[in-house]
Amino acid sequence: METSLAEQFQQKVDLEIKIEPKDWMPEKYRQTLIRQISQHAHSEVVGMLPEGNWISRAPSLRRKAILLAKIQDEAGHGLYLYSAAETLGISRDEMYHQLLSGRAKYSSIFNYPTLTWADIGAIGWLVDGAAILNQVPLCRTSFGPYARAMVRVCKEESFHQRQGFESLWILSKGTAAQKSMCQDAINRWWWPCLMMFGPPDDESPNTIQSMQWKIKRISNDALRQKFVDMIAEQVKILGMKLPDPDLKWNETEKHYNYGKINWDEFSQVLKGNGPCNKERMAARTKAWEDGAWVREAATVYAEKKRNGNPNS
Ligand code: FAQ
Repeated sequence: METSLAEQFQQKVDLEIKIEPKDWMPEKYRQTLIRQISQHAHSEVVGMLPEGNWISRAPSLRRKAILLAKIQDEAGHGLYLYSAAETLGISRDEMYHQLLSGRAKYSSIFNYPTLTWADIGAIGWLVDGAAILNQVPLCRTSFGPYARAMVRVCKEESFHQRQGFESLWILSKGTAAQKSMCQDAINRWWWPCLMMFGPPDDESPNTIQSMQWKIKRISNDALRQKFVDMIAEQVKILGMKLPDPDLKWNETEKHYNYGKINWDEFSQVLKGNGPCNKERMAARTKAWEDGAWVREAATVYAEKKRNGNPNS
């Protein structure tokens, strides 16, 4: 019985028919999706912190308005994603607890600091650029609610990337100090951005199964290569350099070759030893504790409303 359900499930996936929350699915498929979608949601929310650091110091009202809008978008992405994960039978409370207890991950990239204004441009251009490349294929992921959430997220990410590039473009045409700030931000964000795509394919425990289930549509290394090819061209428009002496166009492969990624650094960041891991988790824990009275009040209000007396 189970085998035939599993076969029917895989046939649907192979035919590109979306799997919906009430459809039968293998337990491991459900768990893999909960893991990936909730980690994606946590990344969006934790990802607001490095940028939030610059709201009060944006160099103009225009930049401040753009930054505020972008950060609000990230909160919205977190909400769509938590909602998509909830359709798999996990509560939002449980997901938060997994994050706060360290059982669920969030993207390694958000454990790096935003030291100068140029970092905000670099996040938009490079971090959102990497996020879009990863997320456009996820619009075709096999689980319906995740795929539909991604369509809207990608539209917003595309604005995020452009504003980041435009902000760096202005700096790159500015004074010597502005140019050097721009180059410094690119130098610091480049390698961590390459790590965002996850471990190399031959060390990625989840890729084979996730690709068979069409949760993932393109492998970690293939997406990383697309990113390198895209950014290696865009950086020329800025008149800046990527911090990789081995970056070189390979005419035979029609791709850029790039240097060795420091996977020890990635593993340290995942273990909680990145430059800002402790700060990020402290901020999320504080937000959870500070919000206790709101959750409590909302629960009591909902209870009263159910009993027909919202004002007492
Ligand atoms: N950081 O076997 P794989 C954004 C973990 S959103 C931390 O290859 P998988 C928007 C992985 O979870 C950025 N952990 O895993 C924004 C697994 O551990 P686990 C987030 C990582 O799932 C912009 C283990 O390593 N985007 O930036 C990372 O098949 C600006 C083995 O890896 C998404 O989450 C990492 N970088 O592939 C917001 C996209 N990479 O869970 C604010 C959806 C790997 O078994 C400002 N997610 N790990 O304990 C995905 O596409 C996939 O989950 C991958 C990893 C590709 C991230």
